[in-house]
Amino acid sequence: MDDSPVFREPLHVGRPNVGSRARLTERLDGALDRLYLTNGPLVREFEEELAKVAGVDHCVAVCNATIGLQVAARAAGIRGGDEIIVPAFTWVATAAALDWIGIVPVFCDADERTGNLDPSEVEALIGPRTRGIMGVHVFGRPCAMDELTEIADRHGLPLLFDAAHAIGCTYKGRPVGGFGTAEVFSFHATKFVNSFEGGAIVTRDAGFAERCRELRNFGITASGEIRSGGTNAKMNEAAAAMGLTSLEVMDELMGVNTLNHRRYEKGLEGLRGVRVRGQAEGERANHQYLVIEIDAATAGVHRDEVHAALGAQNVLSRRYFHPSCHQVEPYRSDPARHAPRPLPRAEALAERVLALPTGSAVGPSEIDKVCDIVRRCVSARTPAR
Ligand code: T4K
Repeated sequence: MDDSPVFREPLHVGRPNVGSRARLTERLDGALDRLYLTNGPLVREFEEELAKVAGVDHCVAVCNATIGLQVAARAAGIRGGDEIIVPAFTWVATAAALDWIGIVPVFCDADERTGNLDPSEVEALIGPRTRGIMGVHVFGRPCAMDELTEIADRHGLPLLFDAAHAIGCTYKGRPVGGFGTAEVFSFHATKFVNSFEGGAIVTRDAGFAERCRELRNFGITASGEIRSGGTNAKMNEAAAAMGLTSLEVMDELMGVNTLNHRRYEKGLEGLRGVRVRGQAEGERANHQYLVIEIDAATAGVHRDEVHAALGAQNVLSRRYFHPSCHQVEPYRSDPARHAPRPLPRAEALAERVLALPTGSAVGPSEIDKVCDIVRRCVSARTPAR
């Protein structure tokens, strides 16, 4: 009996999508010829292109989204000791970015359908020390922008979005990037658009953008004085070269990801207790994350067993996001401070989700094989009706 794995080589979640190597090399050559390696024209060009994608006037490119979130929080006037409401169901960077500069993340439960901040829970968490709200468009599905904007405006709070997953997506036909006080994209290698490492703050507010530019560059103003305590959050020219090259294939890649998403939906159709997480109806989605949910009670098998079964066949699925952010250190040691209300929906989601490979590195035959592994694992254990 042949017990070799279905895939000889590991099949990853998060394989980078690289655009034209020739265009990348040309851009890198240009930077080397100019001897401008940072603070150069490629970063400015990348910012202009990103502003168009986000439908805003201002974009400030940064070295990664984690630092971008810190710069945006500071530019919004949020200081050490202040509280900011964040979702519990997110990657640890959302909270860690803020915690690292002394801002206290207060975790909010998830809307089970979208995985995002539940607006009614946000309202209930606002207290005397709350100085901001930060939504996350989890897996590229936009937050309830209208409801959150209304709540933030009524309480006079800045509203920031961690849009690490959501470049190219829309909410009510408008591109993600133009909502709230500002939004922050990530261009980490595994993201829909990548610049090796990188990020960008996008906003419609000229003054806010100006503050971000200063804070990104040690607090130095356009006229050369140091006005505030800043940091070094600058993006370099090589990153911008990759970002521009990646942006050129964004629409093409969206097509690939959309086809992959449909193939997974079809491949797992009718499998009890398993569903492919959907995107917002009628909206444009980048489908960068292909996430299934496994309901152990119905499927008869826990997500972790499916994760292990895939691993045995060389499919390196990821348990994004497990555990829920409030259940990792340092937050879990201080629940009264960080999670003042129970968070059952975020915790339940974290037990069910599993990210599977998608992007340009996988095609229909790989997807069919992955679905087959999931089907076999679940069917072997599904309780009879
Ligand atoms: N907010 C949210 C909601 C986020 O999800 C993130 C990052 C951030 C903020 C912060 O953004 P940045 O500061 O990074 O700009 C990954 C990424 O490191 C992280 O960026 C991402 N979210 C998170 C969801 O996933 P890991 O630890 O799972 O990544 P890693 O390096 O193990 O890669 C995952 C898989 O991708 C591996 O199996 C191999 C494959 N891979 C990875 C890289 C880097 C490749 O094939 N090639 C590569 O170059 O965290």
